[in-house]
Amino acid sequence: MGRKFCVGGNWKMNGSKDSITELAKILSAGPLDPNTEVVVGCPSVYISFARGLLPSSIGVAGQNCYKVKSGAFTGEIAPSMLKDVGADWVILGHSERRAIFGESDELIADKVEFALSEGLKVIACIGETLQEREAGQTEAVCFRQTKAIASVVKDWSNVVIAYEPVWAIGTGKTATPAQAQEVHAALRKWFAENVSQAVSDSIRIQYGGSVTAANARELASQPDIDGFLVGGASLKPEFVQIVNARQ
Ligand code: G2H
Repeated sequence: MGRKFCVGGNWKMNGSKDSITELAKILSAGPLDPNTEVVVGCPSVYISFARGLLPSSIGVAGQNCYKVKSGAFTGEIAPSMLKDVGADWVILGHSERRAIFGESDELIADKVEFALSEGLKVIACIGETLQEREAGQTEAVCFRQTKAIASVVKDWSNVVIAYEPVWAIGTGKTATPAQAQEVHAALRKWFAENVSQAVSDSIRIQYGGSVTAANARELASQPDIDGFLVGGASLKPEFVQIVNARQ
């Protein structure tokens, strides 16, 4: 269907000039599959530094931004600031933002809308907790979170959805390829029914949650998995193998 495989690294609150220099060397050496789009989510203070070291084929993402242009919002970062220091993407709605920092569906939607209007591309994250999965609410939760995002998006070409079951994040407990495929297929159906068939066909849906070089290939072979958002393993040399999972 022509969806370009897209692998994001989410460095979270990790790294230093030294470790980013090492990682940039590894990513520059690759080789990285030219048919895969690669983006790394970098702590905002290091974006400029990372951008200077990474090959131009690798996009750089912020991991958060605020919903207005500028002003008295101590500690916040505007999309224009991310762009100014070299980011072209931003990760929004990560479950850590939702759970630890109390971000609501509504706030995330406002951020997605504003980031897109400022010219950033967005990786928008969704996913259910273990409690929600066990209560049979996986689809209801994912659809609710997606609906909030969909309510503000007009041009889907600059949006990637990252499905990250919260129980699989940083736990070493990956969703099985079948579990992930089931939710990805349900999301694609949701897009067909609630947005359009064209968006359903073209929207890229990444899987995230303890992706490693060991499980990436099988996950990547699922028809509705269009890439990954990778946390822990994106800080290691194995990220190269994850990027190349479709080769
Ligand atoms: C999920 C993922 C990256 P990890 O948060 O967004 O992290 O791969 O460490 O589970």
